[in-house]
Amino acid sequence: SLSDKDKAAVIALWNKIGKSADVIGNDALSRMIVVYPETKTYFSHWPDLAPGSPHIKAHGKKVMGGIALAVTKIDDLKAGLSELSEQHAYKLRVDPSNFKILNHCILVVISIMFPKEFTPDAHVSLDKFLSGVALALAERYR
Ligand code: ZNH
Repeated sequence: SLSDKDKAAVIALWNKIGKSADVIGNDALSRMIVVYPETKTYFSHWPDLAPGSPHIKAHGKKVMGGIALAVTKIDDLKAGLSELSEQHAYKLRVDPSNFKILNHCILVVISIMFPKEFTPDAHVSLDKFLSGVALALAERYR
């Protein structure tokens, strides 16, 4: 789980990159549907699933809003994300294995956009944090 050092590293990183959340979200979602096309099934009701399309952009913004929320709930991700977890489990019915896939895409995008800020230490802590987010989002499935 997240140490105090991890939490501080995630918050420090987020303070540097959070203002680019919309771009990160768009790039991560765009990458996810290209690299892992099986994820497209969840978005088949959208007219345009091309990378960077308006729906992908809007959804990337929403997802990163969820990440921003998670940063504020970093001390108790399970409680902080329980409503989102319930939504994904019962309403959206997203297979939780997809959370890891999106996490990976978010990491890749941040490493490309912020090579200076994405130090090995920041990488470790962000990876742990995103795993915690995925675990919290999977919480209400049982
Ligand atoms: Zn999700 C939705 C977050 C992942 C799918 N999402 C959503 C939202 C949010 C989120 C915030 C919105 C809600 C409302 O509106 O209320 N997600 C999130 C996060 C994550 C996620 C944070 C991680 C990290 N998702 C995901 C995945 C998938 C998904 C992986 C698949 C693949 N989501 C989804 C869907 C939806 C959502 C489908 C709905 C959309 C529409 O609108 O249609």
